[in-house]
Amino acid sequence: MRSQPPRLLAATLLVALIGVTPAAAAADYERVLNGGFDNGTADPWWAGAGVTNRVTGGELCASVTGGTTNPWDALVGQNGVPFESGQSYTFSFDARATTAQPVTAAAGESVSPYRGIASQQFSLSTTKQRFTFSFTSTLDFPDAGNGQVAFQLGGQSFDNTICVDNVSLVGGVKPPGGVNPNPTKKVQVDLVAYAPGLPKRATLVSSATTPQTWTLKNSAGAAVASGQSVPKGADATSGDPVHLIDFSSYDTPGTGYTLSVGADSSYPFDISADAFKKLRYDSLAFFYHQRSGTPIDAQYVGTEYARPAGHVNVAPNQGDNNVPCRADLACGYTLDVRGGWYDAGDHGKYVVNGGIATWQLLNAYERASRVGDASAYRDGALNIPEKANGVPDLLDEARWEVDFLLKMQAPDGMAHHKIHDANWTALPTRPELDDQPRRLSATSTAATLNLAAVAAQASRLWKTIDAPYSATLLSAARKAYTAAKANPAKLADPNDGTGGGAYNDDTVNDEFYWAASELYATTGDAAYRTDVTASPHYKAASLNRGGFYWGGTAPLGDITLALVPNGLPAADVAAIKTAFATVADQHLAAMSSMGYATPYDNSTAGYVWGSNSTVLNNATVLALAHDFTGAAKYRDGVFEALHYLLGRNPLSTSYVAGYGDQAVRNVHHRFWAHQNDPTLPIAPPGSLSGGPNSGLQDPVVQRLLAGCPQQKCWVDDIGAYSVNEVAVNWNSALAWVSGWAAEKAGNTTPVPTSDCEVGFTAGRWQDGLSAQVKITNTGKSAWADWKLAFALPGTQRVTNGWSATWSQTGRDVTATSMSWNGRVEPGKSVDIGFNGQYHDHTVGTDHGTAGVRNGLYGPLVVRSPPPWPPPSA
Ligand code: 9MR
Ligand code: 9MR
Repeated sequence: MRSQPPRLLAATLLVALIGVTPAAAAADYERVLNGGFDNGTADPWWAGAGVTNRVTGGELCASVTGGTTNPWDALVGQNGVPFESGQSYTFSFDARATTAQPVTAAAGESVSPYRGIASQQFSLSTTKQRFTFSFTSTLDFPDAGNGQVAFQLGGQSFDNTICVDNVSLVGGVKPPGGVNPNPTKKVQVDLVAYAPGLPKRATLVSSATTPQTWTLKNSAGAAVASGQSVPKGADATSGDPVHLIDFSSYDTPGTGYTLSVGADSSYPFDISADAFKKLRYDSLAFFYHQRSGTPIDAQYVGTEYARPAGHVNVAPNQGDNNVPCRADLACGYTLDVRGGWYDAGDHGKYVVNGGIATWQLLNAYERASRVGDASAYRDGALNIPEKANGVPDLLDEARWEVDFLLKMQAPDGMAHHKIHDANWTALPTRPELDDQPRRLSATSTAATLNLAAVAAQASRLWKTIDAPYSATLLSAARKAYTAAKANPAKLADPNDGTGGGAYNDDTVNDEFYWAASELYATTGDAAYRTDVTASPHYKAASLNRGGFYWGGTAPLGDITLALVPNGLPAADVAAIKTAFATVADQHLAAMSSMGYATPYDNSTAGYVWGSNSTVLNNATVLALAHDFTGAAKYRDGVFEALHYLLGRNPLSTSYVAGYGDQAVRNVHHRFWAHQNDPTLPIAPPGSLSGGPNSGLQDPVVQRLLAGCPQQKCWVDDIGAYSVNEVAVNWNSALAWVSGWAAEKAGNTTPVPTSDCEVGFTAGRWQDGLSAQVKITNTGKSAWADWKLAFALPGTQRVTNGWSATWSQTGRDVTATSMSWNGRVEPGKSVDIGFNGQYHDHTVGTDHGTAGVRNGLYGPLVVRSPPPWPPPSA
């Protein structure tokens, strides 16, 4: 039940027909949602002032306080009901009252000026009766706009209870096919890119029973390869009759390829590693956009996405600096919980979910450090305020949330489950304009263990970077774990879902295993080891094709135990790795018979809320199976998962904003709400939509997509929050997998000529070295600032530098322009330099040009296009 009463359906307009016979033929497009109240809830019916809704015995009973003057002084209604002008409708319902009274059923507009369409008064008695009336709409509210139906229950002196059931409104124009209105193609490809050297597969929608000839064309339209499709018949998950196309044998990098069969052509795509390398950073940029408590600055996101700080106590915000608990808790303190990331399209901040999201970012870094290439995440890799602080940028971004998680710890060591608005706000609502009171929900075992796990993991990673911070993290983690063991079943309230999501989780032994694993990997303490080995989850016992998610976290512990050297028996660590390969094999076996191959098990729950993140988390299992075994088939499975998300799916849609010719735009977000307010932006590049959800849990998809095949239960509509929201734990999965894919995608295609040239001269003496570097603007426009990044070949250290801000992490050195030499006109140069110490004997004297030759310090790596915005005027 929501208690947001739109004013009233005032005017009583014409009623074409009154009757008590059941609704007849007309169209069978049901416009009212949850008219039968069969799932025990009233949602999306709301109650106005003086009215309380309750669902009992499968009917909605409204308790109405007496003493009102007009029928519309007491209301129950439903918004977003579509009407089309000139169409006829039949409104019918069962109703009874504890005391007989008249009630008016009405259709009209839910917002000012509250125009009416039709209404009719009926006399209710204590016996349930069916009432019906029909009318022609005079107003147009297509596609779940501002149409409304309501019951006017007021105008009586006495209190009363009025019960309704089987509420129905049929008629009007049914949307074509009842499925996603996005245009679909017959030839389904990844709309972005296939990696050179890796398999390239597509799906043809065709009921032909014989192989069809496919042709691959380059950007000039010339055929470069052809072959035959393999018919596979009906594919239940998509509802499509499918053929498979395999064009792996063609491997020439390039852009603008299309695949066609007869007259049907695919969207264009590249053969290149570039998109994966770009997505690695765009998927991480999402987190800066979601930061709370700090202005989102145009220099990092562009003017379109810039906004003032949210929830810093500037009116109308109430601020996160002094947040009390919910009134029913009376916890006796307030917390300063500024910062963190907004969870999703809402402005809540949740420890359960912030936890897994942060863990995934930190794990991407930790995995890369141990078995991959962590230099991709170095300082300067992201365009964020901390990009030149000497700390890898992925850690900087994660710290924004780690610090928030620490703030959510209560004095007793437990962590509050979440902090969010007291009531849901409308869409759009910019963060800084959210006027709702902010409240802490109760502490919970699950949140406390999320905090323990992430703080222990983070303590490991900051140990050599910031020792005091690392120590603070470890003591918070230990304290949280101890508190959780003392309160092992403090579960979050499943009904605490007003103004924020519930994130309730009734099983926490997986969180216990995860937290104990992190603490053991960090400390080696015997007590944590005992908890790890005694857990029913030990040795990946619960890893299966369902994977992991915010409420099922045991595999996160397995991943850490498999990656971070620890004192467990080697055979047990090997068993964990084997479990990843075994489950990965199960995914590959299932994928081989899918029309649109994706590591997703729909056998128990269909496609669920956030299914795209499940695909990615399962891709993580495949990726780790590759890391652990080296088998190419697992790597190929990871790319298959990305191809599905980037467009090789039955909706011909890329679920990643900004990637592909038909990419998601209108995500459920209170600031990226362009669909509702054209002055606001669409989703920024690299944000992931939740994805198909056959549970259809929001009004937009319930009206539009009833009966959809599972993989088609998705629509690019801002109101469709159960399929098209974004969330930190979904983008963290994308960041993990795209970072892994970028590492494995091989060589990039030739990139456009750089707009800079870097040359240097250097000399060495016994203990030191000295280099002079010249940076030239070879482009056509002036730079406002610049940044140089390169890697030293060994253990050399920069001891001091001049004419730039210098920093070094490991081998990676960056030099950032000063205020006085940032501006460089075309053709002009700027000279900088540094002195260093070397600790090996490979250093000689040489000259070099950056990026073109191996010089004294190995190639000076100048990335073009760089992952930060190129210098510009
Ligand atoms: O905007 C909310 C979104 O972030 C949540 O994931 C979703 C489910 O909890 O709820 C959304 O809010 C809707 C609420 O549940 C019902 N009233 C309308 C709200 C905005 O569409
Ligand atoms: O991701 C969550 C999903 O697993 C649940 O089924 C769903 C309904 O409870 O909630 C999702 O999380 C939402 C949260 O409750 C509120 N913020 C937005 C989240 C993503 O939709």
